[in-house]
Amino acid sequence: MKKALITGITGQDGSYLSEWLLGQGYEVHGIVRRVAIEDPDHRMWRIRHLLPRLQLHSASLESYASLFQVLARVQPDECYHLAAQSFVSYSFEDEFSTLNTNINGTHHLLASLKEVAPRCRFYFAASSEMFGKVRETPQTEATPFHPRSAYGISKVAGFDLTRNYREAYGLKATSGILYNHESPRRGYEFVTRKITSHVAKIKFGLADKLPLGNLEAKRDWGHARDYVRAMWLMLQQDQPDDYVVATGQTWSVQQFVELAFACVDLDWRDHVVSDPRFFRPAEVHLLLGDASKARRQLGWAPSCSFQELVEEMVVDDLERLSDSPAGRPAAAAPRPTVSLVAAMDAGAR
Ligand code: G4F
Repeated sequence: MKKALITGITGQDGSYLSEWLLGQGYEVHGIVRRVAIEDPDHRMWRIRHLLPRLQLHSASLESYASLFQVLARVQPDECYHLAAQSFVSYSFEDEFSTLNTNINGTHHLLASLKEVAPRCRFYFAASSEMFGKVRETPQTEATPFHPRSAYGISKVAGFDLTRNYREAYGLKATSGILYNHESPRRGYEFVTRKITSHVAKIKFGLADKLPLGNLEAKRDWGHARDYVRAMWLMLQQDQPDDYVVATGQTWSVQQFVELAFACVDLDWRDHVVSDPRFFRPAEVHLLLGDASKARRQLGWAPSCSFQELVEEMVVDDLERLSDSPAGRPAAAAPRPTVSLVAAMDAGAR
């Protein structure tokens, strides 16, 4: 049975990837922070239905020693590095922690793999934010990077580290340059989930206004479930490489808003207000991905349309709210004690 290790397993992508890998017969391990173990109801809601089938390890991206120990113990066949400070807007507020966590975390993992599991296949979650002030549209694997945020810079560094461990040390290290991917499991701070959760609240009479920043910003939005499948396909290739994963279509924030409000027969103009707090000091330009290489070499294609994505998110938020007024899962998550491997405390936070 193949073993996979996922960093960021409690996040949107980690939860879908766990489901996919379990379905493929993998033994799935995840790295989680100690705070997640201490507060599973709040931090593990995306994977609570999977907890009895997962093996979780406490470690910190900031601690080389803790990652080293987990890798040495698990000896995974595949490692998916998804954990990061991934909210672009926050990276303007705290550049230092974004750069530290994201760059060092990737470096610590790669350096540990080289020592204790050099045959493990490695996936790095790179991002379309690396293209930033884009040099060409659509973007491909050959498009030069010009990041516009500390987050984007940290992803370029992670991408370069991954490539260098591949070239210098022969690691089977691959980067997926993923465009925005959303789902009902998206964090509330990201614009899509902010919109759909507000639409549900407004429909239920629990809110009236939706404050937003730049409505003209455009993104290439896909469904996270499709994108984790691409991650897995990348690691099934004999040769490590880099791939763009995108739908090849862009939509504006306003178009997302219009569709989301239309799902509940409301007029967005009655509710959306412009709020300067949600504009960014620097915006990326038109992000539009050309995923021809992934289609050709991996046989990957997105299965969910933009309209289906918006509708799925709105419907899920409506259901969530009708179950629980706070919009959070009502039932407590089972404690992840059964399969939890003892905390590796060497510096883990
Ligand atoms: O949903 P967002 O915060 O996602 P963003 O910045 O595109 O980043 C996401 O996708 C990247 C891949 O390209 C990932 F690497 C990254 O980790 C993350 O998953 O913002 C989308 C757009 C932006 O242009 C933003 O300015 O929506 C605009 N926006 C307008 N009003 C807003 C808001 N964004 C947020 N979060 N909140 C607003 O009120």
